[in-house]
Amino acid sequence: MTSPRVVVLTGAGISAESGVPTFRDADGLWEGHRVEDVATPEAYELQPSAVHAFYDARRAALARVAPNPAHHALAALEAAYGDDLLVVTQNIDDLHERAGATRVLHMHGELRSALCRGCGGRYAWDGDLGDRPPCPGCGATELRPDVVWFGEVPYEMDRIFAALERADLFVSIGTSGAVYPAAGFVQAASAYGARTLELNLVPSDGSHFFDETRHGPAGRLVPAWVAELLG
Ligand code: BV8
Repeated sequence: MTSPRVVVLTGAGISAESGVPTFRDADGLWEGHRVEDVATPEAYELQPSAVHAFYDARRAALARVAPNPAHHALAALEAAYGDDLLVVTQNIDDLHERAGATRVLHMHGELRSALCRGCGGRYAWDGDLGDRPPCPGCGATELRPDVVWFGEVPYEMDRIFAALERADLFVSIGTSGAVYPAAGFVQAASAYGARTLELNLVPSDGSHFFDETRHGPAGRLVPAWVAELLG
């Protein structure tokens, strides 16, 4: 029996149990920062050092966290489903990959990538960017975090919508449903005829769009759901 075509969207909640702060929970990342102050191109133009410091700290913190059972369960599902599973993440951490996932679309970019505003090149990057290192490609000191800020166009939108169009099942894991276009994927999936499932600690802003919602920690809900699929 061929596996159903599954699209999974993950948000900060899937990494919470790994110790990565979420955005909108009480002790969240945005805590002490107004989103507009750090995650916009305007903020970067106005105060590049503050924005670099925000991302340099998060990039450095990756060394101190590890994937949790939810990341591992999705990697196991990918191993079983292959091309019939696509994981789209809003997260810029590398925890899906460190759990063994190989086909993850980072629609909001990645902490461990730098984008050169001089030549447009992208480079794997683990160090700081705040000290303005030269671009490996063109030498310009114009490297910025390779993340999608508010007002910027998310990556891989065509591939994401092509997958939503084919999907039999859309599962949203650990996201508040506060940010578009990701928050609208459930409505698109439903319109294309997919069943929809939300796995989140608490009801999200978009819970009412889902056929089924399960509430609890991803570290428990995701392995249980994957076990149901793999039988
Ligand atoms: C765009 C990267 C055009 C950087 C981020 C008015 C109406 C509608 C839209 C807009 C509007 N005004 C402006 C917009 C557009 C705007 C937007 O949506 N604004 C919002 C604030 C209204 N969007 C954009 O600008 C986007 N671009 O629209 O371009 C376009 C559109 C379509 C097609 C082409 C072009 C770009 C947005 C990207 C911004 N970048 N991050 C960085 O990381 O610093 S956003 C950031 O917040 C995250 O990346 C993530 O995507 C987003 C949402 O965060 P979540 O992942 O959901 O995390 P959150 O903390 O919010 O929630 C965590 C959830 O987990 C909670 O529900 C919690 O209960 C749960 N949880 C906690 N612990 C656990 C758990 N669940 C399970 N287990 C646990 N243990």
